[in-house]
Amino acid sequence: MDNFDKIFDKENSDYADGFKFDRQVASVFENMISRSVPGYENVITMSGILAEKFVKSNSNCYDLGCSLGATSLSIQKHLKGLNCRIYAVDNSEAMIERLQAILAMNADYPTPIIPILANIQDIEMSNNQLTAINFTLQFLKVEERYSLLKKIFDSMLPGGVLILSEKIKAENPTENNLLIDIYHQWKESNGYSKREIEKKREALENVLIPESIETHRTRLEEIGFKNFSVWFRCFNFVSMVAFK
Ligand code: GEK
Repeated sequence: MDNFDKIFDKENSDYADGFKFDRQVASVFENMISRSVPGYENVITMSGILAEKFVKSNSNCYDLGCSLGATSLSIQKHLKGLNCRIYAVDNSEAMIERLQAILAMNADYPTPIIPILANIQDIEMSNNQLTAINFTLQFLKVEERYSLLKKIFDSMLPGGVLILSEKIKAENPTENNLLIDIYHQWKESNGYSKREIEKKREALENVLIPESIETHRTRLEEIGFKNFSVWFRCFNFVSMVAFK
């Protein structure tokens, strides 16, 4: 049974200076993300389906900001005997330690998952057929996002696929407020109190910076990605694909 996320159910937040992916967060992460990201399970499952469709033999897949490796594990299940590798990268030591424990108990699949403790901006990538950045680009400084996406594009094989999942901001403020209101209603229905929702919102204020779908699309097309599509959306959360 997952540890139930009660991190913001306190008078004083441990994250008043900003949200961090520390040991406390890693210990409740599965519960936190499934109660905080609408459609999370769908995005994870479909990342595997996309891998099955687009990954070719002898290539690499990257899961950037892998946390506990949910995306990597989904991709792994769908790749059978292709001689591929999945690199799962995160800069949180607590997450990578838990991922290593999960992998040690994992069923034997032919495609290995290789956990890497690193900043996704610093790693070298090559022979890249698929990169998933599920709910992670949003944590980078806005001005650093282009160069990461360009590095991904440059490392990709022709036909390579990018899966980019993000919390987004609607360009119209009325629509944006509506989506946030519905989203908070959904969080309440998942057992978070109004105070927990508010404290988490404050902790994420300057840490998670959402952009509009148009901003994502324009930047990806400027880099050279083609056939951009929003394949999943629930309230202010989306998953996009684009191809080299
Ligand atoms: C999932 N994709 O389960 N370098 C490496 N890792 C980073 C960086 C960075 N610069 N910035 C943030 N992270 C996962 C969920 S969670 C999303 C992703 C969320 C890592 C951070 O440590 C955390 O584990 C992850 O990105 C974001 O599908 O919790 O909202």
